[in-house]
Amino acid sequence: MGKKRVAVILAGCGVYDGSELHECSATMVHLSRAGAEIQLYAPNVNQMHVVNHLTGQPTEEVRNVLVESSRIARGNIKDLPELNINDTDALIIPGGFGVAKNLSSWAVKGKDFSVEPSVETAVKKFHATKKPIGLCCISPVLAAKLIPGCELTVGHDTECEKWPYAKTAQTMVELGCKHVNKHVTEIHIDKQNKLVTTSAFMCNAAIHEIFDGIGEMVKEVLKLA
Ligand SMILES: *[C@@H]1O[C@H](CO)[C@@H](O)[C@H](O)[C@H]1NC(C)=O
Ligand SMILES: CC(=O)N[C@H]1CO[C@H](CO)[C@@H](O)[C@@H]1O
Repeated sequence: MGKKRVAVILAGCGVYDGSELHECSATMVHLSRAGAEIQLYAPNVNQMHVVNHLTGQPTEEVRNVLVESSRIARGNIKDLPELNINDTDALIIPGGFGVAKNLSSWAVKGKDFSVEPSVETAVKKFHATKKPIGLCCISPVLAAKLIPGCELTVGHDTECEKWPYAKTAQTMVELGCKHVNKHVTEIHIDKQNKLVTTSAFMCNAAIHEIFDGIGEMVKEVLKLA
């Protein structure tokens, strides 16, 4: 068996307006260690807004998702429509508010949200060709929309200090999905849809636990590929 070729879709650079950096890095480290070939992608669209991560306040700047994502990619990234399903074995989308703000309109519209067209096309192609999809943190909302009735986890469904975004799980159920409670170092596998999810920073957890949960997700995605 040759190297597994994995596409990773980014949503910008920074937790509050883009991709969560540590989740991206964890994904890439685990893929690299497992010997996978990584190709990063992002849509060439403007960000919904730019957040000053020191103050948490939006600024007046305009930034582009592909350009910002190229920081994480060390320049090696492609515009998402260039993704060719025929030479890719699996898809992973790390979390961060960019997924809810620019890969989809979840942050603004809640359960009536839509998904950015090139992201929708990509996710649907992997699903249709029975290739595995790994999602973490908030990115399982994309599956909730695009793979009706799927099973997934965003962590726990009851809000507390450890799970500040637990309401997301309830919305998944309203969208017709089966939500499964999992700890941050665990994953949920929807075998039928080849969908692997883990909560990552949906949990108020130590960074090494996020890293380990993503490691489990990557391992399972590669096993299914
Ligand atoms: C992928 O392969 C299918 C089936 O062989 C073919 O119909 C399709 O055109 C290919 N797509 C691309 C982008 O090469
Ligand atoms: C999918 C989605 O809602 N994308 C938005 C990202 O931000 C730009 C700029 O504000 C919007 O035009 C897009 O609709």
